[in-house]
Amino acid sequence: MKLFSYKLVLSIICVNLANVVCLSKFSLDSWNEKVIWKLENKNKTISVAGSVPGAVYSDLQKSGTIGDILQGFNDVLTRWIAYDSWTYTGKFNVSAKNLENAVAQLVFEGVDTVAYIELNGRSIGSTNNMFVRYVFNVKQYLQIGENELKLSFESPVKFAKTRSEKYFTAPDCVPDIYNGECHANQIRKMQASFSWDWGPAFPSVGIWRSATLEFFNGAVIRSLTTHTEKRDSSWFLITKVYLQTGENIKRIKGNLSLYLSVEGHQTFKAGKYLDVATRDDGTIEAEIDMSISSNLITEWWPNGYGDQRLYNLLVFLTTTEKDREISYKHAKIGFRTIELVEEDAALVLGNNTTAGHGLTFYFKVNGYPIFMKGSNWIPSNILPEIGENRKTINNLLTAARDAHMAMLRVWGGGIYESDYFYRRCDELGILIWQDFLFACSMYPVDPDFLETVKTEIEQNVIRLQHHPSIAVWAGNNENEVALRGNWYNTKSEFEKYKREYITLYVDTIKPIVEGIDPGRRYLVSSPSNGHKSEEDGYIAQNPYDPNYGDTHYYNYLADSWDSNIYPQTRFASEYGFQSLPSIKTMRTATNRTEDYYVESNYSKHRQHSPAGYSFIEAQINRRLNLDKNDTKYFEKFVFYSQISQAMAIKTETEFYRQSQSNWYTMGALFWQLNDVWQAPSWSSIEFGGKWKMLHYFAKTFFAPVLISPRLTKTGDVDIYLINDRFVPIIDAKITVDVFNWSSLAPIRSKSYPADVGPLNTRMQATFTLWNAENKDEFFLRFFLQAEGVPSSPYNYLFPVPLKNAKGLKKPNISITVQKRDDKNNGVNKFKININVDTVIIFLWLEADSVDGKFEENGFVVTEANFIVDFTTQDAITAKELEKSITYQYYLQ
Ligand code: BMA
Repeated sequence: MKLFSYKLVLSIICVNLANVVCLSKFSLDSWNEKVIWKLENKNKTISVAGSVPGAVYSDLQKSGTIGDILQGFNDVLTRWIAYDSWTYTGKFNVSAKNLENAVAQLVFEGVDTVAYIELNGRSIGSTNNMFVRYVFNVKQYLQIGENELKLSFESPVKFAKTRSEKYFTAPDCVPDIYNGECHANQIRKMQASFSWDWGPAFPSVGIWRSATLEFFNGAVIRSLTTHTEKRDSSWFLITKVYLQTGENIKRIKGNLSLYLSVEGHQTFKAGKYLDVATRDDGTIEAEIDMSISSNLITEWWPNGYGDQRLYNLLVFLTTTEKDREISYKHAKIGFRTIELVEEDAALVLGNNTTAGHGLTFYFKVNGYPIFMKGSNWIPSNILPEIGENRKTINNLLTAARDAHMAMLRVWGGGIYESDYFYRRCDELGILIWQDFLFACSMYPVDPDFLETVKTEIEQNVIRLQHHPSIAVWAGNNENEVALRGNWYNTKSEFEKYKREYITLYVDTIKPIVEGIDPGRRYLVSSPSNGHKSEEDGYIAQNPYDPNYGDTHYYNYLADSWDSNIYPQTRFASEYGFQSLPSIKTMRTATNRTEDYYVESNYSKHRQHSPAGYSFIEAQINRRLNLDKNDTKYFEKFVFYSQISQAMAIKTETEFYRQSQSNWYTMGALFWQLNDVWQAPSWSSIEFGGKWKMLHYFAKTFFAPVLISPRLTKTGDVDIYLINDRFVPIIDAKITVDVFNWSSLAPIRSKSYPADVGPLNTRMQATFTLWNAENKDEFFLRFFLQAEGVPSSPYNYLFPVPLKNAKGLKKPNISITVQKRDDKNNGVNKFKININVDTVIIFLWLEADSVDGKFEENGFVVTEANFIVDFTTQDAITAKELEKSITYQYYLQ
């Protein structure tokens, strides 16, 4: 039996087999027409239709009570919403048959955040953590016929403030420039919903994930975890099943059976009879083990290293009480080993070098050391209920895949993402560095807070554990370094804060994570020195120590296109530069022409990073020539900010990839992949999905095989060959072509023999800039020819800042478009032919009226004719596309 259509199979079993009933579930989500939800404010002056999943800002938007929250200054103009108290009331019917069941449980997968819950006028409990699943036993509160469920939400801003009066912990508030709210650390809610340096504050309330009523006599399977271990020629699989029944039942009896599909259409089956006592809350776990010959399993690999083979795992619980009820859970699991290797660096690098001091920090997947290429993920929407949108998640994750990323870090100020998110990561081969949700703050440790954190960690580790994509857990974002660096004026109470830090991340969170998931490393913080931080009592003297663990590095003052400014690291888990979103994306936030100035109130309002624009401007001015009096100054500022960001991250990323050879750097995750609104930020993809130049560049600078030049301090060019493949590159040839700025033919070429081992980087040769005086007259292009390497992109090096380049000419460009025949999945493909008469730097194509994507962009053009593909789902003709194409490029 093929298990992929498991839902269909189950519904057939549930409907047709005598004496078998599937657990009866009644969805309280708004798609179910039998439930009516209403949303009201405190004094009932607002009463509109409510949604589940949903929340207050999206419901008020839907009802027309407020406009688009991301327009203009609407973030602050709608802030009153976060200060009011809101009520969601749902009405639905329950039948006599439903109530014949011994247990009725009301399950909320996510309530944001502080709510008091009543059913038919009687209190059934409360919530205080949006990351927790709440289960209430409600049989005694339900009635035949109409029922009313009411969730009264407290203002999260007021709640956080009140708690901070009792349990204050630093910081006092976010910087004024964030237009944010204070004390997010007091409430277990998406920390960025109180504002961030890339995002607005929308401190929402609502039932942000699904709600269900479940009726049963036996028990339900809530979750499962899977532990896979390779032993000789077998894979050993331990499946732990998390069961729950009503508090009044005390025992679970029934058959637990497990089906695992493996290679060759085979299905493994295992099972056991259960008769177990539950805890007071009705929960208990059961385990089923099996061993599978490894020739029936294909290993799961990260993107770029192999396939992402996944196998269906289906677990049934058939209770023997009454009707032989069935509860089931399905997961797709992968088999792979992963290890974070922290061993004496001298063993790998020799102890004569600075690099040989300290510990390595790299991931081994299926036994192979893999350099982690990727980025950092922030929530895909500032409203968490919309952040579950599959199309947006899928677009972002496939964009990461297309740029050769193998790892994303789900950053600690966001959310534990949806099941869909992690499933797509499994399918696309994107490993996840999962932070726990504590970021840029000290946190309270009073008993209530710790209690809810325990439940949160336990539930989320159990929910996510079976995903092969999860690579590592980290306790928080930047809280170790914030305490050590006195970011929030905590110095005078350092010992107290240190004790609290240890209470939360070491004494509370660590044992829970390691207990549920012994197979993965728990890092206490990011960045940290890994084992060394632990040895040093968890707050290292220098959490940025380049010889240990991971680092975050930001420097907006030095020349970001110069490799020599970047410090070495074992693993760069954050680094970035800001740019502005395109005019197209900005238009979705404002149409007022007066907003399109760097100094406009609108522009200031959207920039949350202190001195953000002046850093962008300073970076642009170091390398490019932008005239303040240019009539198109703002458009050019936007465009140049994207060039500057793309080149900076290219330089820094290649520096890290090069450093695999001499410094054993093993990861480069730039900050940040995505955006939550139309504003300047560090993202490579704009809000709405448009790729910045950086994301196009990432496709190249993360290429599996890359020649990468480094202009050294002495002015020479070291040429590296980077090889992310399992096979070596031998007998290859690197060609360096020297171009002057106005000729499409190289004025000189030089070749070097090249070779490099598998999964490795090696410096190949040094090119001497032969005539130091006229360095401003030329640039270099690098090209690899190697058997078995079908594509390795060109790379370029500009010896002087482009503003000093001599000879760049205004080009003549002609563009024609033809339709490609191969149409699949409703996607139209076009071939764009580009003809030019001179060198062009950063040719940037746009087709703003069409919703589509160029295959490549931001070209350094050294060929007279070239082709780029364009894909769109819009039904347009080649001529229409041709007309809509506009372009920009850099010219002094
Ligand atoms: C780091 C991140 C984020 C922040 C980014 C840019 O601190 O962890 O908190 O948005 O840098 O400042």
